[in-house]
Amino acid sequence: MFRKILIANRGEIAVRVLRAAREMGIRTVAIHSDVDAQALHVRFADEAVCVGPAPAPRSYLNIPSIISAAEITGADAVHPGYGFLSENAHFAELCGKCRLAFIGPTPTAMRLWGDKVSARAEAVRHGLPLLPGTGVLKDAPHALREAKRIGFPVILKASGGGGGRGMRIVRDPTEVARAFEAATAEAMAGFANPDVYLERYVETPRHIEFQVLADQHGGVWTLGERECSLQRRHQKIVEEAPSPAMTIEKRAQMGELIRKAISATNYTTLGTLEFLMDERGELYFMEMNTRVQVEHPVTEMTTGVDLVKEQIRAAAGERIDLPDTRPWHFRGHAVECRINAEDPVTFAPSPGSITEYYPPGGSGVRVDSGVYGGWRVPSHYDSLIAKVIAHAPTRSEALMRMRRALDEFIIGGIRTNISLHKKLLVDPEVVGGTMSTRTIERVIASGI
Ligand code: MV4
Repeated sequence: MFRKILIANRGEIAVRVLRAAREMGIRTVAIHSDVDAQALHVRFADEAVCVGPAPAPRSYLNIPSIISAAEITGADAVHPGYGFLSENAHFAELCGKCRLAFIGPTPTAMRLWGDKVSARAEAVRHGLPLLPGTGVLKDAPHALREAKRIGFPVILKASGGGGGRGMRIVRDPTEVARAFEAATAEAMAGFANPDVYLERYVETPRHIEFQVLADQHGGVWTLGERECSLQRRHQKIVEEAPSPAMTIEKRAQMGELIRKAISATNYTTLGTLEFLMDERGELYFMEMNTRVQVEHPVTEMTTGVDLVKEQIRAAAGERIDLPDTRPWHFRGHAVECRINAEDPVTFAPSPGSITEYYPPGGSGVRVDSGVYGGWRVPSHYDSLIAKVIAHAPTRSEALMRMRRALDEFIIGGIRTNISLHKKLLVDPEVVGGTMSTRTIERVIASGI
């Protein structure tokens, strides 16, 4: 097992990884920027190294500085968290060259799944369902031929994109050529990769994702799904497990399909397969995320598996040993609300000093947070300051518990989106479990 892990991240996920490492008897190194010198993750770590000034490219994305911090402190592994360098294959490769274990996929697996066209090819090769679509499009006439074959509407996506970046809906044959040129230029500018592809467009989808965990000894586990349809501008706001749109039979069937597919690849870490569910309830593979995700706690609460500890064990080459993880062993329902430091009306970030901070607690409530009262939330990073996770035997009890927890949460000095959460938690579509990716805009438009 590792002796010392450097956590190449900040905020709540850095704290989350620190906690796992400490419970495993592993020493911890935090990195931080100038403005994060007093951050919670710094205070919780055994050692801390300042890696640069506030702007992320000069600190949390500063590869030479981070690798130097690992060498100076004698760390033997690096945990990237999510965002920042977590899906940077070049960084993972450099860690390897510097004899630092990267807690995540191999650079090869990261490149394969990071490119959406190669991920689609890999998925279909191993039997996962895909929407009708294409590989890389050669030119505008090629795009038009394929769009006519698939049928309108279609969606153009950048192969180097992901998480909703670089997409364009095309409803009419006359729009294809222009959309193709624009998408290609945008993809080149945004991802240094001009490749785009087509898919049939689903108007009112749900976003449902499956958690997988694999070790270096051929073991692969699927740990059920998360419902992530409540998103605004591709930022998830509320997530839950299980999805109210799934049945236990479908969960077992999809779990087995995914387990077999991942077993057939050389995947050896934690991962999430993102699916889109269409209006008929059919699931289609979209993309794979090769990192720990923000919403991982809802899966932890319903499966009893500590995903970060298992991710660390897998990276250390240990054999993962879980009890029976077939879906009938999952327990209860978990909901997560992302608390952002932002204006509840304009959604503009609301950084500043936290004058008062009283997080909820009590039975079935977990708070993963990276802040404390008296600390100043910097303006340079994303606005997620805490996650509230409510776990209960049934979905309606979990929702009730979440309402109770949010009523207890006191955060003074900055604005937060707690009021939006309270509104979502009584919306008929949310309460009834019939939400789609369109729900949140409607709730916002109806006034907060
Ligand atoms: C789609 C789609 C409709 N049809 N693909 C956005 C994130 C990216 N991973 C996939 N996304 C979408 N892909 C087809 N063929 C609609 C979306 C989409 C979406 C998906 C999940 C959650 C929220 C979303 C909001 C807008 C669009």
